[in-house]
Amino acid sequence: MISAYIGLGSNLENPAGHIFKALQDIMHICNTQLESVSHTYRSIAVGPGEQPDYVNAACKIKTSLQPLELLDAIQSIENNHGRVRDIRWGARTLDLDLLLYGNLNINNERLIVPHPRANERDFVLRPLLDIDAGLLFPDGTTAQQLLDNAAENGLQVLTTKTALWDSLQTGNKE
Ligand code: ROI
Repeated sequence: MISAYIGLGSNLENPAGHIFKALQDIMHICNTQLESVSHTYRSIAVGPGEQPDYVNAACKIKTSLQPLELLDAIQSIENNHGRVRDIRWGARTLDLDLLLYGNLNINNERLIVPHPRANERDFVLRPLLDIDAGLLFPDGTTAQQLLDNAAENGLQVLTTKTALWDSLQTGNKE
């Protein structure tokens, strides 16, 4: 089993609900276990134009799926949440990014891992650090060093990781 990290983001139609449901969906990916979750955060949208605030989080899984099999699984979860891919960097019901897959560097036409902009986004790095305060990227940089250099997007904790984990175990949000 390989450890992998997935970033979650939503800024449309009850974002916190989409994030919670997406984590439940990730728990049901075959040959995969949910290991831990971050706090959930509200963050100011990065990107062109005016957009609602996002809810962001991350999770750690253990999986025996190959990277592209895992990508297929998370893209089908996005599609089930009504994700429409139209405008680049536009508002979205659910965005799931494969951030890290073991210690691998992957670069093919479908997938780049580590996620190419993970290293500059606090709404990705803070959640990763909630899960593993000593997390290293494949090039040996610590996630903490990257966060220290990242722009700030007004992150506010919405739900703590303990409360979120407990809700996922019982299946009841809040
Ligand atoms: N901005 C924030 N704050 N959080 C996101 O998850 C996010 N995702 C995106 C873009 C549109 C770049 N902006 C974001 O894809």
